[in-house]
Amino acid sequence: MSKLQEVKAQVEAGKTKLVPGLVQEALSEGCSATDVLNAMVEGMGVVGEKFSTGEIFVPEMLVAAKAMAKGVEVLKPHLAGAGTSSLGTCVIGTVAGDLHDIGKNLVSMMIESAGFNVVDLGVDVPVQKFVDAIKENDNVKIVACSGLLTTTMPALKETVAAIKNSGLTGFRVMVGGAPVTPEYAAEIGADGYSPDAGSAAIKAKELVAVMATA
Ligand code: B1M
Repeated sequence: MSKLQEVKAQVEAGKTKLVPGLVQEALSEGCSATDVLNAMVEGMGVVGEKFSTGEIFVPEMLVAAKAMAKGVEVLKPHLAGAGTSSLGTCVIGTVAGDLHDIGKNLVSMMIESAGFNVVDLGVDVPVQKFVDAIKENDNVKIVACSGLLTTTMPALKETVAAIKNSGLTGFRVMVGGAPVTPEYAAEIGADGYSPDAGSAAIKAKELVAVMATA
């Protein structure tokens, strides 16, 4: 079994203690940080499939998520460059009712490495908390809302609507997460959508650049 296959298998198995070491070994053997990350994401994909078919249950999903989070800690310095925090502030969170944070954390990490100062509101973030964070933090340029459940897509819609109706200006709102499509993002009035963490950082920079020239 290759090191990447081992990383994937141990994330799937929720081996919290083994995964960080395996991630480090994979990097030391010359695997790129992106390849290691993709192996872990594939592992989580298998976990999701097994959950759908009733082969595993929430506790197994949770330990797999913890194992992946431990692996991401090791990867972080390799994925994220030294952010200069000169592009402004990005307020990020997972919307109300939703506890999934691995994807949001990756988006946060990539946006930070692209040069934003990140204010992470965590998971299950009430609409008003997003609005308050825009008011309370300096130079907010991007508000990034993550949602992983079809049942919390309406919360994404409410969050975008509340932010847009708050009267606050000077920033753009991005949405993303597995069930979100570009069409849905447009329908709920988001300014930007991206399918993954890497493209989220690119989109955030693009939105700020367009704002600067508007
Ligand atoms: Co949950 N869960 N979960 N879960 N979980 C899914 C999402 C699910 C698809 C599994 C399945 O059935 N196959 C399913 C949703 C089905 C649906 O909505 N149609 C599901 C379900 C049903 C549930 C519960 C309802 C289960 C239950 O209790 N019966 C429950 C809900 C709890 C709640 O939130 N209220 C639940 C709970 C959990 C755990 C807590 C156990 C755990 C999360 C722990 C944690 O996050 N700390 C968990 C997990 C681990 C998963 C799966 C297996 C993995 C999610 C993950 O971390 N993926 C997931 C199945 C799957 O994804 N295949 C599943 C890896 C991560 C890197 O990818 O989060 O997609 P992802 O992020 C990507 C992109 O989406 C994107 O970039 C990221 C990185 O590239 N992205 C953005 C994310 N946010 C973005 C924002 C952006 C741009 C891009 O701009 C702002």
